[in-house]
Amino acid sequence: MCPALTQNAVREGGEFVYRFRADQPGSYWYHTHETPNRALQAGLFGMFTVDPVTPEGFDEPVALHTFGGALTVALADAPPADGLATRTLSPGTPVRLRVANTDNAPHTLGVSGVPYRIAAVDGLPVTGRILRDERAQLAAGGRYDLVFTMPSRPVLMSAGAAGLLLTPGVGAAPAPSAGPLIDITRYGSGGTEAPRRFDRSYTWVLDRLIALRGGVPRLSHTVNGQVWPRVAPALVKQGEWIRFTVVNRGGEPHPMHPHGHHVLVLSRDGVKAAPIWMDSFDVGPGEVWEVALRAGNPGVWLAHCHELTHAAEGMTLHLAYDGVRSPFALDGHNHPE
Ligand SMILES: [Cu+2]
Repeated sequence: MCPALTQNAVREGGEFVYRFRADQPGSYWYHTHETPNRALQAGLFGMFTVDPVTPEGFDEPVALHTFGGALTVALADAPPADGLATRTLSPGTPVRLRVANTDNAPHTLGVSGVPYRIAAVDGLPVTGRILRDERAQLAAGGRYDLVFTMPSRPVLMSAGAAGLLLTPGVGAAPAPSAGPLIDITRYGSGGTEAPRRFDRSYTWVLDRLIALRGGVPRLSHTVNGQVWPRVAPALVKQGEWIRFTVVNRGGEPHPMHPHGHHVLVLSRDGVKAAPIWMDSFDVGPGEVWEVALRAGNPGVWLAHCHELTHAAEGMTLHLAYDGVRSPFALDGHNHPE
């Protein structure tokens, strides 16, 4: 969709070496950004964990991904399983399931058979209460770390018809959780106070409008009435706090995802958030979210909807740090899906 913003596409037979300092412990994933909808759906993605916290236990990345119309559960050591993946664990084992939604639509996660906590959201720790049969919606692109201690009976982590069954080897599998949904923005604290003042404020109005794409007027997913690359970039300066007000005037959720940054969620529809850090936040139809971004990672960064057909239809812009230019030609070429 947008190569040549932060790197060129890796050509057929070519290679590109990524070097980064793994100084941010947590659950992450990576995927192609070249015709990402098609290529990612076909499986060009992976997960990685920086510093597992329960290496002596069952500390496992779990990718939720739809292949051929069926939601699958993929663990690190096994190909994706249709329906139910199963592992045997001894009672008392510390468990941390690092669940990533690698699809375009949100998934609703539940855990039955044991009380659990969401210990991290999008890689960063969160301090929240114990959940008993409650469920949480995970945005496209988002990650939740689900933690509990393995009991002496089976536990089921479920997402729709797919799931991961952890069993001590005896007992019947519990039914998938059908409990109430929590609001992740009010679940727990990310450990940072909301700033009192902001250096800049931007508003992104997300809509479905006719816009020119490739010179042709087409129904598009727009930001402030425009499509990539004509959406005005958000200009920021190192050290600033920036407030973004994100308004969804469309009929579908928009999981907004800034690259290179987490944002501190301040409010959802006027209701104060915990607040919590996220890097993929699902702005539902008609909703208004206020988020704060701390400009501490200079660069030229894409920010887009993680429903990748929306991103390809224009719902993409970039964050530009003052004085930083992309070394690549920003041609705005939009590779059609
Ligand atoms: Cu969208």
